[in-house]
Amino acid sequence: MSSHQLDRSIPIPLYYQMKQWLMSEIEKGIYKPGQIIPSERELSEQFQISRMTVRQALKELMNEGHLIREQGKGTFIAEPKLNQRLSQLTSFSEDMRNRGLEPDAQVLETSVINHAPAHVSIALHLDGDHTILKIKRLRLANKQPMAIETSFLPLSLFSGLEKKNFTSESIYRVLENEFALQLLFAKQTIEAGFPTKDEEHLLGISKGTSVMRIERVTYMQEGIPFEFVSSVYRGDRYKFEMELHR
Ligand code: 16G
Repeated sequence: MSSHQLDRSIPIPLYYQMKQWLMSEIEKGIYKPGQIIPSERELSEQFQISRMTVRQALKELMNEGHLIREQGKGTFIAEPKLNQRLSQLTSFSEDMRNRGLEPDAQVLETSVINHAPAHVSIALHLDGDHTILKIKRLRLANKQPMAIETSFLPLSLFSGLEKKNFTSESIYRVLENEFALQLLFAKQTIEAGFPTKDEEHLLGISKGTSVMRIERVTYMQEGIPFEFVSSVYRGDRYKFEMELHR
């Protein structure tokens, strides 16, 4: 730990200065992922500030995903967030493998439904009655929960898809290899939000951690929409990168 003094003569709150100091220690690599940081008591002595002030700085760093607290063990530096570029149409499995992580899924629900919710039918350009496959999965990377994805796929396009097991199979891979699907493009929206109790539990995140809600409609050859997916991504493990041109 490098020595550092907080500046009491400037109008920047002490907790915020301490937070900035810890962030810069992480960025400089002085603290590495998995490493334990000093206790609240040690930090309050080092900086001559109250434990309440230390707690506020650590709480914000935890909510932002830079620190992880393990009950009875201490507070540790978190793994850096996964930076996902939004310019390419990729699957979860591809994204994880490209990072050297093993993708996996826990199937939470597979059902064949005759009446899709209105927003799904509209997104998939379906009128009248259509049989839709709904698959809800908890997506994991190296066994760690990352996102919850609920996909809707019309069975009129992919007859028999309901018999597949998507625990270790990639949906995109099966559609490309077994249904000659060509992925064309996708339209996606991203919103910040708070998790429900269920989502908090499934994702293994602590109260107050934000999530990103993503909706994607993906199109195949001839511009036909073939999937509507609604996902909840961990805000503490993900950041999205876009390239903007002018
Ligand atoms: C991605 C897609 C999702 C797609 C899934 C297929 C986002 C926000 N979502 O997670 O729409 O269904 O990949 O993954 O990127 P799979 O081929 O590994 O099953």
